[in-house]
Amino acid sequence: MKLGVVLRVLGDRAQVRSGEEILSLRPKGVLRDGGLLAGDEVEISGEHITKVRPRRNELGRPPVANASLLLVVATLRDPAVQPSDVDRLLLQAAAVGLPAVLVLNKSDLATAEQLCEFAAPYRAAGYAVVETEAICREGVAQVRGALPQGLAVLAGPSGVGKSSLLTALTDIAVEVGAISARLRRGRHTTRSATLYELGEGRLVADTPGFSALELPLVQPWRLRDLYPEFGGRECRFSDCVHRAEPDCGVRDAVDRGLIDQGRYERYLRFLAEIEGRPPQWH
Ligand SMILES: Nc1nc2c(ncn2[C@@H]2O[C@H](COP(=O)(O)OP(=O)(O)OP(=O)(O)O)[C@@H](O)[C@H]2O)c(=O)[nH]1
Ligand SMILES: [Mg+2]
Ligand SMILES: [Zn+2]
Repeated sequence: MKLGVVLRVLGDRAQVRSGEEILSLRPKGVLRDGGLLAGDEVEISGEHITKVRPRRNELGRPPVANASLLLVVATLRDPAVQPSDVDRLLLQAAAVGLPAVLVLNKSDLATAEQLCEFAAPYRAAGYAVVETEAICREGVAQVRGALPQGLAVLAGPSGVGKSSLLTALTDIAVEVGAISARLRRGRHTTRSATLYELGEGRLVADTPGFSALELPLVQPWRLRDLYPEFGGRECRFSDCVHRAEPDCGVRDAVDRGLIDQGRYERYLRFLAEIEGRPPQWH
């Protein structure tokens, strides 16, 4: 029996790194129907993947297993960032205990002031924020410096420059797509999550852009635990969800400008969204 790491799943085949080899293998049985993710550690027998090792974590969107870091990529322009998309990705990472870094790419298309203003609430929440210009590799060394051992996953909407960043980080040329001139959005150039090797036990995954994002599967009252800036605030009730309860330390911090108003308002919207899901989805 050999061991390997799934670099990419394509139809009924998976590309797997095993030792010095890259193999094209067939998943067996249940693994064939979506049971296998890029990042999975697998057991190999002959031409077949016979077993998936237990996952340390698993992201839904993008579909990747065993990540060590999530790189949330956003751009102020082309496409214009939706802060709720950024928040949803950060929540997904927090829900599986994964650290996250916010990468503001296309820094050439925004002023330093605009970048600072967008980054401020995230920096205040405790997230590292890196500004990059992938095409001329500005800021890319800083991203590389943030990469841990294991797998870092590039995630974010289509057209923000995930594949461009992958190329800047690894020198591996991957397909990059033009932004639609009319819609100012990407065209979903990258089609499947793929792992690339940086050496020294570090890997980076390029993933397809997405247009709608799920909130993590958590109980409504657990959502608050996924916001680092809510930590350490004193509330009268220990089960306070920081909405309408009296003596709420989080609302107080929002009123005093210590927690970003926008992040808080989106939190309330997400809370209502989770409460509105059928109970088995919590
Ligand atoms: N101005 C500017 N353009 C950039 C930068 N980085 C990438 N681009 C351009 O943005 C467009 C989209 O880049 P991609 O790397 O394909 O974006 P992506 O996030 O991989 O998109 P999908 O694969 O569709 O999810 C391309 O035309 C890139 O040349 C940057 O820092 N500045
Ligand atoms: Mg891409
Ligand atoms: Zn509270």
